[in-house]
Amino acid sequence: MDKFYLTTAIDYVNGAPHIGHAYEKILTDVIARHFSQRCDDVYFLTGTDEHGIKIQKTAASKGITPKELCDENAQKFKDAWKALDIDYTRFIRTTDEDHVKIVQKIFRKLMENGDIYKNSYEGLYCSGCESFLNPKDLTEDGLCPDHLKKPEVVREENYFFKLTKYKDAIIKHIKENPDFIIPQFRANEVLNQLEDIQDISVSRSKSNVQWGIDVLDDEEQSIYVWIDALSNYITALGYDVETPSEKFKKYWPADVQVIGKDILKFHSIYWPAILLALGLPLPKHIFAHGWITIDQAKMSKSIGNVISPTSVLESFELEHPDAFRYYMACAAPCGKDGNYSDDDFKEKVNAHLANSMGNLLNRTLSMLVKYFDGEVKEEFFVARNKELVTGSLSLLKTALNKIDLVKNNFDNFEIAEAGQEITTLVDITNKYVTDNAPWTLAKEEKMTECGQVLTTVLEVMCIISALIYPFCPNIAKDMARQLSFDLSTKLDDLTYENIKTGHLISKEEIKPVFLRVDSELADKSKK
Ligand code: ME8
Repeated sequence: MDKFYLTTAIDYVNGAPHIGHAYEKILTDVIARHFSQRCDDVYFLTGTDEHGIKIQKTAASKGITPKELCDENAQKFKDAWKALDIDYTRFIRTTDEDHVKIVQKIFRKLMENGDIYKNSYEGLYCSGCESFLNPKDLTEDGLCPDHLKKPEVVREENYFFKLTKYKDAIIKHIKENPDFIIPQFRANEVLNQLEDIQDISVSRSKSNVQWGIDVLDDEEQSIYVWIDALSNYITALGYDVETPSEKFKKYWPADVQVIGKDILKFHSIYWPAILLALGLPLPKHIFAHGWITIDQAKMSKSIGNVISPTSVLESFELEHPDAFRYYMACAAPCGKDGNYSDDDFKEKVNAHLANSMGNLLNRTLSMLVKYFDGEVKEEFFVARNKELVTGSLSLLKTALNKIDLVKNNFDNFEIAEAGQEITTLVDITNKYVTDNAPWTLAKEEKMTECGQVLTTVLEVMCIISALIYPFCPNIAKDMARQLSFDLSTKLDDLTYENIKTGHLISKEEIKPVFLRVDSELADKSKK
């Protein structure tokens, strides 16, 4: 694997980020960090989607310009991602000059090739979706099913993209590449939608929408948001219709594009059609995650249950975002919906990160100090010597085997499932300690056996720190520091022996890697 290019959806900036936006960025950051442990060159793109009628209306209602609204809110997204340790390579804004220029050229090229034509049109437009809706998809009351708002009747002369021309090619691609759409159960939905697709409007009249990218050669029209927004995945790399940049040649096609299930149609039908029209290869995978509910309810401004990701960090007084990252990344099996609740958050992170994983490292290092003055002796290593304690070698084998299982999960974008494999490894290791009771071995003066148990656990802890790193980078670094383990080791270079012989740690250097979160804090902040 010589490069790994991954993208998120770009968020609308008509409000501040919420926990659903955070879910997607965390999932993608976890994937990016995992692949950085397998490949030296990972490019992670995220950003904000800033044009369209929705932004225009929100800005007008606040008495500010659309650009002022975008600047203010784009900054909130950047701040939130910083607080969550989202380590992106580029944050693209669709108002960025380089993006705007290339989108105009893309539009012109599609016109020149005959893929875009002008037509008058009457349709039902939902500004929540920034999309025309098919009347058959409305609710019984004539509302948009996602936004529960009545769409506007729009009569305009617009440019249209010949989506129908690419229908057969897209159907063929989906059928021939069963892992193009992940999870695979969503592919059938897309194939059904493809059955009755029509050409799509790709511009809006400037008399209605002023906040958009101008169509070159036609001052009456601005480019409709989806063609603008979707193009970000290539404009960010410096795609240019004439001479693609070196960066573009290196990173495109994307290895995975992470999006929410609500915008799968745009990514698995519209986007491939645009790419085919431009003569470009399609992304390897489109990964559609599910949605996050709050206490099992859909998040909505009218219910008043919208949670900002940073408010969770603040209400639990978390010193870093790892617990929140871990919880969110593990919130749902691949592609399924997940839920956030304060109680469940507290229970899971206390159980998994503090009690099981953190405590295991802390206890083991404390025993190493107590019985051996913090020293790991040559004769403790089971892989170099005889197995003195039954189960030591098999535990190490299980740990190394977990690396393959976790890699396999990530190859299928099963992030929560990978988290589950790590939790299981921690549980198996805890059981090994309980079964072999190193404190009893010490009492019986079986010191080499006792040392073997502790050293074997510390070896496994190195592997656990590497596996948990994408989810919990701060905790992993803290674990690795106490183990004198080099966390930049690639997953394939991990062995049975990651711990060095000799003095490892002194009493003063041992520190719990994760302190239990306190429920009272969140209750207090709610009140
Ligand atoms: O759709 N749970 O922007 P957006 C999980 N600008 N994910 C959620 C969510 C929730 N409750 N709410 C939103 C747009 N998302 C377009 C994308 S891409 C070229 C243009 C996810 O701000 C949603 O599924 O409405 C989407 O992937 C992302 O957040 C941005 O949503």
